[in-house]
Amino acid sequence: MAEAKSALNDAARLAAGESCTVVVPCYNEAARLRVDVFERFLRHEESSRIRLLFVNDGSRDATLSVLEDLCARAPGRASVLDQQPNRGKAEAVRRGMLQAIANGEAQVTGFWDADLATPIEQIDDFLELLDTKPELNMVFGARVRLLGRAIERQPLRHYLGRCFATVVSLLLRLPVYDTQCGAKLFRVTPELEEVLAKPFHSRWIFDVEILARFLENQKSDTRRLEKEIYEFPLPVWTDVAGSKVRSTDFLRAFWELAEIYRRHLAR
Ligand SMILES: Nc1nc2c(ncn2[C@@H]2O[C@H](COP(=O)(O)OP(=O)(O)O)[C@@H](O)[C@H]2O)c(=O)[nH]1
Ligand SMILES: [Mg+2]
Repeated sequence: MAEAKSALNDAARLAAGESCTVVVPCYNEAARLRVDVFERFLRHEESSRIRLLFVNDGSRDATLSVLEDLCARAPGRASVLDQQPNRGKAEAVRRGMLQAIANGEAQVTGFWDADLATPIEQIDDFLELLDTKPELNMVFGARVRLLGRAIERQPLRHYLGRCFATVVSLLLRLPVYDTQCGAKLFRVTPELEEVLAKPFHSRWIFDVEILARFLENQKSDTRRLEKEIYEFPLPVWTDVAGSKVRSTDFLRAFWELAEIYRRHLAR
């Protein structure tokens, strides 16, 4: 009886699509946050299975009150986790995703940069892929600069980013195109919980650390991991002004990459 009921629940859930909690890490975003865009998205009926969990990462401006106001206007659809003091994007995302999993309501979680460089409506497209392709466990935004798409990246960051991504794909032996896009969804699985269990060592390239942890758990079976990931070529991506990433962070990223390799992949 219980089994039949749970099968019915599963069927109903599949028909409605997976529900999803997306973490939005926010550090000193009071001036940059496009509250009107978030509000419009949260009021939209089509995205009603999506909830947003804003993580205030020890901001020193009015981010927390801006977020609380926004969430009060979208009850049941958005909430705030206040993390004090500032611990960096990696930890904000990790804690947010763990909370989303612990709440037990979402079958999918992930993260989305607060500046909406990737338009928020894309969450629907990512989710649709997870709905229709059960073999997938992850959908990542990919900034592929092709004619007919609006991928607006500063030239220096574009070329540095391409070099970095190439080195990453060689090290991981995984033909991933863009590890650093701040728009990623993950199906909630025991493996994901294991990957998120401990704080990341890297501050900026935790996305690579996530892949390395999955690979380590799967005994470096890159073929298996490859089948679980879909890189979604974004139609639009905008380099939003106000990034807090400095050029020294780029050097630091290579050092962090060497450390990830040593910890998870070297053998
Ligand atoms: N820079 C920075 N961003 C953080 C931190 N914690 C959370 N974030 C969030 O991480 C996301 C990416 O930040 P951003 O400065 O736009 O970086 P970029 O897009 O990679 O240049 C935004 O949603 C930030 O609010 C932090 O400690 N520092
Ligand atoms: Mg940004």
